[in-house]
Amino acid sequence: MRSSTSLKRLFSELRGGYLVLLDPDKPPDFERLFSQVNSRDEVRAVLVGTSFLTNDDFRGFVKKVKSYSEKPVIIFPGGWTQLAPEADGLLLLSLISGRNPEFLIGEHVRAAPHIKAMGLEAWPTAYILVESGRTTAVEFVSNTKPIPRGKVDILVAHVMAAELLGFKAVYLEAGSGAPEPVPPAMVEAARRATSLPLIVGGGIRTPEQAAVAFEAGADFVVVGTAVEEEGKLF
Ligand code: 1GP
Repeated sequence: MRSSTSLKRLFSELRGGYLVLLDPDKPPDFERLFSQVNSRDEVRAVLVGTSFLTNDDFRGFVKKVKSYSEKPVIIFPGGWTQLAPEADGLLLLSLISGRNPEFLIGEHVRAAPHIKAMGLEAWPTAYILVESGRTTAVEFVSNTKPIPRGKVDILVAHVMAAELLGFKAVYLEAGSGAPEPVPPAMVEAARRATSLPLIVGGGIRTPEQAAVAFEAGADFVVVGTAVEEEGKLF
């Protein structure tokens, strides 16, 4: 059953923990994964989405995840076609590190009538791509440039702009499968710049790497590739 305040609860009351990311093109062993996800308190929600989707039944995938998950299922959309009324909500991402209008407003305009019709709770999220050492799928598909690693002042200005524009969360993204996660100094700088919920993902494969992100100030750490490869979180 959908809770109309899943996202509000996640970002205000719970505020902290892991978000497990599932790619609809790479279905997991549901039984195995969800026996762990459902029993670990520190897993706060399941994200579903990808920057490049080939699965033609996104909704079916979300339904299946919902049927296994006792945690909120939140869409992390790579585009307006990644919507499903069965989800508990979606991160309405604007790729503010980029200058591609499609990912700043175009996809949102296409999605808005569907989001409204589905009654989905949308959480406006400033999505900031940070250079990871190689071209990631999100960088290629969005045709945008990430913020250079270590350019803390540029990152901080983006985070400040996000807050002033009224976004309700900030997501620092190194990109799925990134060789290096977002540097802790950049997470720390973002944390100092805003009190908004701070999500950090991309290239985090071990509990130690997650601990570094949490210590630097991340509220939430997203793990996708490692879950895909191991069939479980760490
Ligand atoms: C990607 O931040 C997420 O959008 C997760 O990245 O697949 O590297 O865990 P990984």
